[in-house]
Amino acid sequence: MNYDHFKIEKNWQKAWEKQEIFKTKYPSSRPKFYCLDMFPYPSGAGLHIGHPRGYVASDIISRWQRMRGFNVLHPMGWDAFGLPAENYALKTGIQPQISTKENITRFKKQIKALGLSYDWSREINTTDPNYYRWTQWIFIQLFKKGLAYEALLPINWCPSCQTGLANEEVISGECERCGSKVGKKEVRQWILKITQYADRLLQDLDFLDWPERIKEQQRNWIGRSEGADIIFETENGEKIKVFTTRPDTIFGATFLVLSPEHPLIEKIKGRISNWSEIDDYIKKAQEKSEIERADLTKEKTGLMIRGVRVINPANQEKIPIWVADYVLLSYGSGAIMAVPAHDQRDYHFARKHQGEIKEVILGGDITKEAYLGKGVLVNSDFFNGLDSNVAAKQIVKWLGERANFSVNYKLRDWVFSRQRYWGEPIPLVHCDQCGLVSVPENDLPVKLPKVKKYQPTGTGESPLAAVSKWVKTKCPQCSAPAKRETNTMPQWAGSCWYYLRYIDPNNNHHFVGPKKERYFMPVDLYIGGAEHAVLHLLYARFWHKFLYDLGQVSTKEPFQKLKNQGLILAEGGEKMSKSKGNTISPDELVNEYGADALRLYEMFIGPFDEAVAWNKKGIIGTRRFLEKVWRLKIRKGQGDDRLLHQTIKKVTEDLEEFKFNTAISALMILVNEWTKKGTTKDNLAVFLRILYPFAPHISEELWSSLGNKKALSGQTWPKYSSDFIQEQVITLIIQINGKVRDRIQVETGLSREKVEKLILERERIKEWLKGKKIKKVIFVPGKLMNIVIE
Ligand code: ANZ
Ligand code: ZN
Repeated sequence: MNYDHFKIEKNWQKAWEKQEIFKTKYPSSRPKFYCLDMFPYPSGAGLHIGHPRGYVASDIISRWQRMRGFNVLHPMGWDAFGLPAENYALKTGIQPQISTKENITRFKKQIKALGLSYDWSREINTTDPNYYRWTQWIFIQLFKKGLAYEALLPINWCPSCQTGLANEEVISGECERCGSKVGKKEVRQWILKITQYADRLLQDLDFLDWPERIKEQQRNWIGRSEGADIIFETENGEKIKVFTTRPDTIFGATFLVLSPEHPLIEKIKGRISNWSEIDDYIKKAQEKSEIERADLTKEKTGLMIRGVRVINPANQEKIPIWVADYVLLSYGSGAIMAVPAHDQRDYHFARKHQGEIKEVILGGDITKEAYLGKGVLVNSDFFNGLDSNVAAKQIVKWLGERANFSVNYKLRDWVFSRQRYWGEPIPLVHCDQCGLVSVPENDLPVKLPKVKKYQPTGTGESPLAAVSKWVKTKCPQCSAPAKRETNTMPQWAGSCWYYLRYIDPNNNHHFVGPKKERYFMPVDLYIGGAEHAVLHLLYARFWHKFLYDLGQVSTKEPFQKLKNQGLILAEGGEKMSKSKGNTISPDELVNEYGADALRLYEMFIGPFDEAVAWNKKGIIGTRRFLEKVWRLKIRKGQGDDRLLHQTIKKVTEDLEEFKFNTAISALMILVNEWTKKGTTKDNLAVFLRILYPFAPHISEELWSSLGNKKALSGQTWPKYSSDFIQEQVITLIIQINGKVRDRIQVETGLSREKVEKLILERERIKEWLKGKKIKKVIFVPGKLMNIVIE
């Protein structure tokens, strides 16, 4: 019989669905395992082969954990609000509600064709009013706790998307969505106080089993800096507060720098003798983005404010004030004490503008560059000779009322409102009498009305503002005529808590039932792309901590373990993108080679977290492997198979470490061996159990053809017998300069590096090598290692 993947895969997918094999049980006496994928945005382009890399991995782990006795929760859903659907509506007039539904249908079909073991009864969709009812509910809790506030501030504004953006959505000055240069605009908006959680968001990272680079990105984004606020005074007594991380360098502060927006400038304007110049400079600075201004590689511009000077509180010296746009108003106090000798930006600035460079910390050569390190103080009066850390503390204390220890964060509050249509309406009402009133929880959801025009108004109001029938409402408190809030939430809102809804998707009284929440949380394994490091992954942690404080969830963190899949690149090595026309859809591959072959290839292609280029030949290879499995000859007899046991061990260990590629290559080695000599029925049955998580359809089919009545999906993970694992041991001769000096017993097949390490650790050998230099090491596997010394 031929390996007819098409028939086999369809049949098993139907059978699994009919038997509800992947439905998560609740209650259950088994321990749970919550395996979560980052849910996709159902774009019009459909699934591309990058998606399944994560989905197949999480499916392998889910199937494997079920076999190991866990009650696995493995759900899928749709992150379906967002700009593309709305932009599509703008172009075609087709409602986002309709196009989104179509896209979901397509995505779901594609995902199902891969044989992924989701519990579809828990499917969620962030645009479903029954879902966003609870997104709105959480927003109301934030509002009631004072963590959501309204403000009129200049925010990041994308001129092409015509909406405000959060800092996290601005990537090197450009809109994360469309790549347009982001500007500033003053808009009324809703802001979430994520900064109130900065410390906990930082500290709790330590307890997470996440890739170190993602944790580091979050740490840097939160950007906690310890230092001091120090007050300087002008000759006329106006106070200027600066934030510094290096109070120990205060004697080297040879000028002060104000950010162009600093309010003091306006106050002292009358005394500034070069005001028109300064005024000009300030206006120009307004046109630059913060990112441009903070860019270390760019020239530092600035101007001296003439006519006003300040007094350095440490040594009473009168020093000049500058205005420069590399100082940002949004950080610290918007003013700095410049210490050119020990700060890189100040150094360049002083060099360029003939500022004084005064060394106060020993350790570098300030004629060449700033010395940024710590060290012993000089030129610092009675603090001379002290070490930086000690001096910093003493100086702050010595300055008395003029200084305070303080902490600053780079993290800014989260600009949460969007001036667009396709998002959750913010559930608030503006009443002339009562002010801002939240919609009563029983009246949720505030449904998104259908509109005729999706065109953003560009005035800072969403298209909803034009739907007057919807906007006009009654105040929930005093019943007077009132207006609805017309801003919508950003796409991140729905993904801040979706993992909780999967636990209890149909609960009409609560966003998640507390008992179920306690059983299923936290997410044990979360798989997705690394691009979410400081967006989704930070926002979701914030909401989760907030819900924890409300007593609504039982864990401090949502995602215990995180794994990032690497990108799949086009065959040439460049990024796949719709605009380049080099994307590959899984559909044809599934048709031609089968879902199992595609699954195997996506995992075999390279280490899971590394970017790899697609290669058509690869899938032909995994297809051939499956054909070999299909044709394996069964010979009579019984008896254990050493290589089989070794393979079970290898695959088990590799799965624990996310090494799917090497696990598959172990399976291939075994099948090659069996292709030559055949195998017994019992051994084949064991093999199918370890092949199953990777290639479930063919495994089920062969399993049933062996006469098994119950599906392979319900079987347990095989154990290996250690009798077959004990490696054989051999004796190696150790020579030094060709003379036998020692012998050592090692496992066969041990690598050169390992053997060398074992040998160099031996006391006898250490004795021989004492004081000698090793020139080279000759290794004859299975026989000897010869160390050549001088
Ligand atoms: C004097 C000094 C001397 C500084 C020295 C550094 C080294 P992080 O680590 O990023 O927190 N700074 C303070 N506010 C600023 C602002 N609004 N815009 C630009 N720069 C600002 O860095 C804190 C340091 O960045 C502060 O410490 C200050 O320069 C500068 F040898 O003060 B420092
Ligand atoms: Zn944009």
